Amino acid sequence: MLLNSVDLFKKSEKYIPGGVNSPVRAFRYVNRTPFFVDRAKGPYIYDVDGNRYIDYVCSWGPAILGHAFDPVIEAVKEACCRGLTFGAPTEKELVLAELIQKSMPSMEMMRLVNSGTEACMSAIRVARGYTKRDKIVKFVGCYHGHSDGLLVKAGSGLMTESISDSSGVPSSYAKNTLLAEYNNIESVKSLFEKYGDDIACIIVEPVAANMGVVPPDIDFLKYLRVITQQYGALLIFDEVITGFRLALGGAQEFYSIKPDLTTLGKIVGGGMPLAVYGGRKDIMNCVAPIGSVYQAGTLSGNPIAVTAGIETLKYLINNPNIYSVIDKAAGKLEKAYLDIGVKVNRVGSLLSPFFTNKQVKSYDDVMTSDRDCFIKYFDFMLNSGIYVAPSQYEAMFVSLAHDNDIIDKTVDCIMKFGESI
Ligand code: KE4
Repeated sequence: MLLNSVDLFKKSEKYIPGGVNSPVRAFRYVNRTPFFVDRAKGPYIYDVDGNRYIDYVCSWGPAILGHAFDPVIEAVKEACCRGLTFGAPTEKELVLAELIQKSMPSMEMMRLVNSGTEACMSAIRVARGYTKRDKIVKFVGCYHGHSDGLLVKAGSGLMTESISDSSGVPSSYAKNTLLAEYNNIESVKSLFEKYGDDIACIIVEPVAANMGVVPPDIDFLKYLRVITQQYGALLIFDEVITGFRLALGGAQEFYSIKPDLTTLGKIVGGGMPLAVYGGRKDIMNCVAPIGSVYQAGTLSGNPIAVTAGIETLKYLINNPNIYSVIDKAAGKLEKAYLDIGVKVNRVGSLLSPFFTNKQVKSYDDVMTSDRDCFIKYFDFMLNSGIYVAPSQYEAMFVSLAHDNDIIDKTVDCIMKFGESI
C-alpha cells in the first residue's frame, strides 16, 4: 500500500532532519505537516494523498513555464540517453553561456555551478580575490544561500524558523559580513564611511524576495552602484530569483543598472540543479585555472541540467511576450489582494501578500505582518486547492501555465478568503 503524506513524513523524520531536505518545506511556520508530492504538470502539483493544487510556489521560482514543460522534458529525455555526466567540457555548456550572455550582456564571462548557494559563495570569493579585501555588505532579510558568511540575519528559511544567525558559523567568519538595511541609503553610507576601503563587495537581491517581496527604491539601487564605484568595491546582483523572472535580462534590465557580478539560479536551470556566477571579464579572469581564485565542481555544467536550462532559455528568448502575459496575470492577483484589504508587493510575476496595516517597504515593515492571519490565509487557500508558500517570508510565483481560468479561480478564492476575515 502506498504511504500517505502523514506516514511518509513520520518515516522521513527518522532519517532526515525535520523530515525534509530544506527547512521551509517542513510547513512549521504554518503549523502543519507537509504534503508529499507525487508529480506536477503545468500549473498543478499533485500530492500522494490524491489532492491537486494550483501551485504558486513553482519550486521557489524555477517553473516559470509551468511544471514538466514538454519541450524541456523531451530534450532532457534525449540527453539522458547520451550519458548523465562526463566531468569534461561539452558544447552545450558553451551554448548555455552564449544564451545567458545574449540575455545579460554584463555577464561577459561566467561559471556554471549547481546551486544558488554555490554561485553566491563563489561570486563573493571572486570579489575578495579581485579587490584583495575581506569585508562584504549584505542586507538584513536578504538570503543568498547557506554559505557560512552569508548566514547572518538572512531571510528565507532563517526568518521562517526565526533563526537570526546559524549556529556552526565561527564569529571570525561573520565579522567580515557587514549588515545594512534594505532600501536604507544611510545604513549603507555609514558602513562605507567606516569600512569603505576594506569592503570587497555589496551583495544584494535587486528585488528582495526572501522576506516576502520587497521592491527596491530605485534611488537605493542606483546608490549601491555609485557607492561601490566610489570606493572600488564590486556590486553583486543576486538574481537567483529575479534572473529571467522579471525580464530576459533580469532585474539589471528591468532597472537599467549594471552590476559587476551577477548570480543566477532557479529558472536558468529549468528546474535542474544549475546556477551561474559571472560578470566583468577582468574580474572573472581571476578564476582558476587562469586566475588564483579557486572554484570547482564534479557536476558543474552537468549536461542534463544544461539541457534543461538551454530549452527553458530558448523558449523564453523566442517568446518574449511571456513576460507581459505573466505580469498581467500577477496583476489580477495583486488587485484581488488589494480588494480584500491585504497589503501586497509585486514586481512583474513575483508577489507577496502581507497581513499588516503598513505599506511594506523594509525588513522592519515585514516584521509587522500577522503570522496568525497568514496561517489562516494559507489554510484557506490550501483547503481551496491552492498552494501558496508556507511562509510569510517567501514569494508567490506566477508561471505561463497559470492561464486565465486558473487566475480567475485564484481571484475567486482570494475574494472568498476576504469575506472570511
Ligand atoms: P539555492 O542554494 O537554494 O539554489 O539558492 C540559494 C539562493 C540564493 N539567492 C537567492 C536570492 C535565493 O532566493 C536563494 C534560494 N531561495 C530559497 C527560497 N527563497 C530556496 C528555497 C529553500 O531554501 O528551500
